[in-house]
Amino acid sequence: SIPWYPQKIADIDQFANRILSYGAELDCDHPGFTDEVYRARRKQFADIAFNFRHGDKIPRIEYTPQEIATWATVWDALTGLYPKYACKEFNHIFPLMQQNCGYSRDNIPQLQDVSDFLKDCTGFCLRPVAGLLSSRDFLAGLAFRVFHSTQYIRHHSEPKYTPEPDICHELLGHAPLFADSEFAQFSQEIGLASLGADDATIEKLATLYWFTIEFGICLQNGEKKAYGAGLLSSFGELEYAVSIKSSPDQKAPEIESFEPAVTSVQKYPITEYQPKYFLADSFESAKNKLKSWAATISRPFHVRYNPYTQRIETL
Ligand code: H2B
Ligand code: FE
Repeated sequence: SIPWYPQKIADIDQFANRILSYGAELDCDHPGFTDEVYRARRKQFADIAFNFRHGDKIPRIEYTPQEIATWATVWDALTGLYPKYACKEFNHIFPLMQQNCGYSRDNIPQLQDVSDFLKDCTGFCLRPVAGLLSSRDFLAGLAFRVFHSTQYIRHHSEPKYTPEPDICHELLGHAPLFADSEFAQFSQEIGLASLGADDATIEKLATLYWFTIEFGICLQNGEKKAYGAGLLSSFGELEYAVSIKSSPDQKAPEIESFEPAVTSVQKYPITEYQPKYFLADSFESAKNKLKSWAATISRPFHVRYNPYTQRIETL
């Protein structure tokens, strides 16, 4: 039998309470575990996400001075690296977000403003989420050009570390490239391939997501540049992934060409720097490779997205 999948965009409302980890609860090794104030704050964000329904405006948050200071620390660490290490599409869009949706060192942008900006560029939108979703649910969102985004910020005690996605990772790492049309299409293709797929295929697609949207690098004018959000939101790994080895004792990662059939079965660690990255020639080439590979997956039906009705048409 075919696993359930959303047929229309409002069906995504059914994911809201299917959180795998960290909603309002924190693990004992989380930097905020013993901080009652932080935990209460996280509960507020979890409630917003649980109560959100498709079509609602995302509630605006008044971030505290302490939260804004954490954002500013992350901002300072990363924005100096983007000109040198981020891909050209990211560097084109980032200033537009400063002009249009509240990005600045001293302001944490509102998810609704970022969502409106993305909608205008590519039709992508953001949806608040309380914690990690299953790969199946998370990828299904992409089929509708919906990106699930956390709204809370990491704990102030460790501004350069977070064991889970937070608003710095979402807004600095992920959001800008959803304004790029080729990247948006690439992301939606992964999502469409996931609908009704068997568990083994979901795992492959989650791996492809990992090595592209999360840790992807691409070649631009003969230089490696980052486009993955895990790199664009980590000042240490960003430099490690794309810079040329600067000293003999600095370990250099392995680089392989992005090939869905190979990349989709690559194992990876999640708590340390990646030992291997996959290099794409361009978003367009990655998208075409992905589409050809996805066409080889056997599914007893075809899906097509109708943007006018925001429904999946099953053929
Ligand atoms: N859930 C949430 N809330 N954010 C993510 O970035 C995320 C997720 N990533 N679930 C998914 C899993 C990703 O690691 C792949 C698709 O499994
Ligand atoms: Fe991410």
